[in-house]
Amino acid sequence: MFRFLTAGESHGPGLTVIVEGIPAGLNLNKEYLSRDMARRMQGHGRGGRMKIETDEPIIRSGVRHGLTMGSPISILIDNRDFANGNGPDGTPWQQAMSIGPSENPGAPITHLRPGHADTPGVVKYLQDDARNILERSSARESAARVAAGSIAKRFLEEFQIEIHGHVQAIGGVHAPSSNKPDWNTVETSVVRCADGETSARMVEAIDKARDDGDSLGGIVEVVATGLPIGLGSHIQWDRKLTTKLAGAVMSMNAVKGVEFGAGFPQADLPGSSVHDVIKPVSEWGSESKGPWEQPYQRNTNNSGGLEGGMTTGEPLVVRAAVKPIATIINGLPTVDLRDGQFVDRAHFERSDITFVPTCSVIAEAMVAIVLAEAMLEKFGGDHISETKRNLQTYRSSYANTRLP
Ligand code: EPS
Repeated sequence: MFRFLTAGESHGPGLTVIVEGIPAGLNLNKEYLSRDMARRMQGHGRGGRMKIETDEPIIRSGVRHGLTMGSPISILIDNRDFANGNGPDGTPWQQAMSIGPSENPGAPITHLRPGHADTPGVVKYLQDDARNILERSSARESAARVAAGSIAKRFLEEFQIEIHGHVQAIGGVHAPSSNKPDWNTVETSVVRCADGETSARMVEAIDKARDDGDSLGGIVEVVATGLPIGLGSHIQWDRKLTTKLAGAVMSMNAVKGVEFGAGFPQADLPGSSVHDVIKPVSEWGSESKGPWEQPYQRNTNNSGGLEGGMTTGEPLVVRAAVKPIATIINGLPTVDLRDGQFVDRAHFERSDITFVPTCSVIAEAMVAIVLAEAMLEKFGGDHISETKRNLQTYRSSYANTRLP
């Protein structure tokens, strides 16, 4: 069973993640995780915080001599801002966020931000300072998720499963649709968009939003290839891979919608134009690896690689709609938590204009986590060689079932 848990506040001492269920014998090191941590920090439209942090993943357990041992892997990510920085009212974070009582706790946050967790959070947790909510609801927590997702990606690589995230739209600027984005271009784009001309227009939109004191949302897409057919199950609602993927992607900050493959537009089309016709073996063409690798192929992939809550063996394609960040320079009208009276501007403290490019990296991590869990559910294994053997046996058994 693969699972993970994160802890930590945005401006507290740091973040912690514990990942359990990775089999023994997997190569894992800090350098591998650091690559994903660095990718999460980039993107045009990020705020000043990313200039302060280094997001260095410190592996504290579960790995010995570069190999996992099957025991829980724990990772610490220090918040450098805690050690050196000050809050918006000048109070050092060490005092504002001290674990023990503080003589200088900093000014409470009482001008509730529409769209943030502030309002339901202060009511539910009976708080008189929205900082006690925003510190945990901040997208800073996603650094811990990306560390967990990076471990999941490392595991999936052993099975030639690849996962990539990219940006399709920011602030209403959409990239032309493409079945095969160039992942190298995505990695070099400051907005993680595969189309150069669209990247430039997205940068302009972000700069304009900054000048206007506003924030922007967008659409991110994750594509996973190399998946065996049959991960997940049609048997029960909560065993469907679709259920788990949608939940994992929706769990990211600011995500308001998830779609797979052809997504919402397919609701307007007749079934004959939507469903992915199954291709006879004779039409597979020379580049296919043969029935052992992939027992069935399709002409199209409108399903986004999922039918009946199971993988089809085609690329998994999932998209998320990300709303604009709720912390806006020109804050919206709101009320003061202390007396419920009107104030013309919600609280503002340093934030990003957009973190849609970052969301594409976090989405990649969340999809990797769900896929690692699904692989382990189907193939199990306490050592990675066992998982590989089980996958191989499965592949040869379905090849034998179909072929005389
Ligand atoms: C983030 C850290 C935060 C923000 C951002 C993500 O740092 P700070 O609040 O100190 O500027 O930059 O947070 C949000 C987008 C959000 O919605 O809270 C990070 O590490 O990614």
